[in-house]
Amino acid sequence: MADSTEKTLFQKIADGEVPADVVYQDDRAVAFRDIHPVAPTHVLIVPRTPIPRADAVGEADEALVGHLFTVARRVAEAEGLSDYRLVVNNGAGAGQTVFHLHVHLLGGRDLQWPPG
Ligand code: IU
Repeated sequence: MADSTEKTLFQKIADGEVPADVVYQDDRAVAFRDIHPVAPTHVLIVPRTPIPRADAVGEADEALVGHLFTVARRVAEAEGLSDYRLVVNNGAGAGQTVFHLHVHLLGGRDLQWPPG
């Protein structure tokens, strides 16, 4: 049975314990392709440190969370995208299924608003 000390899937990916299609990584973040893409480009950007969700981000995490946007821009540029969407689902009711903070980078097709 899971407990609070068990690594999430994304922590295992960040730690190199579970394989993923990694498109970018550095000392603070990892970006990999979503296994069930909903757009031609669908990349998840995660911090290496285990922040469970957006509302758990503290003041000490501000630089790290800002870095996730820098990584998103780098990945978008590498994918040839000028227009794209960044999404963070916070909590199960908002669609969060993996409780390790992640930014979805979606692009490569027209994106509708509101997303539903
Ligand atoms: P969410 O915001 O927590 O719903 O996003 C989780 C994403 O993780 C979702 O888009 C899944 O398709 C994706 N994912 C994955 O890429 N690889 C996996 O093994 C699992 C989920 I489980």
